[in-house]
Order: sequence, then structure tokens, then C-alpha cells
Amino acid sequence: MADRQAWIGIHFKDGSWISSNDGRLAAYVNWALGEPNDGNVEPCAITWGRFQWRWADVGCTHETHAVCEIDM
Ligand SMILES: [Ca+2]
Repeated sequence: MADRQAWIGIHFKDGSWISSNDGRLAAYVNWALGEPNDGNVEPCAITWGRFQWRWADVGCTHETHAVCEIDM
């Protein structure tokens, strides 16, 4: 499992980056320089410490951590 990375819950569909939770367009993006570089081949997104926690698109079978939101 890749360290200093986490899934951020958006994916590429029909030419747009959308929330994996509700299917809406991503309201905010923070891509690293040069990313996303191919949403058709790399249709899932991570935040990555290597890029100062900016985002990168990667293949969806990439194993890494997940960020979750819970009601407290
Ligand atoms: Ca990429």
C-alpha cells in the first residue's frame, strides 16, 4: 500500500471529474502540476504527499489509504 497518499473520492466519467459519493461535478480541484494527465487511463484521484498533497489521477486498482467523513 502506497504511503503518503489517499483516495479523495472523485473519479473521471464522461469527460468530467465527479464525486464518487453523489455523482456531482467536483466542486473544488487541487491538481498537481501536470495532473490529471489521462483520466481515461487513470480515472481515479488521490492526494499525494510527493506533490505537497495536491492531486493526481491514477488507476483505480492502485492500493492506498482512504479519507472518510463521519458524523460526530
Ligand atoms: Ca496521473
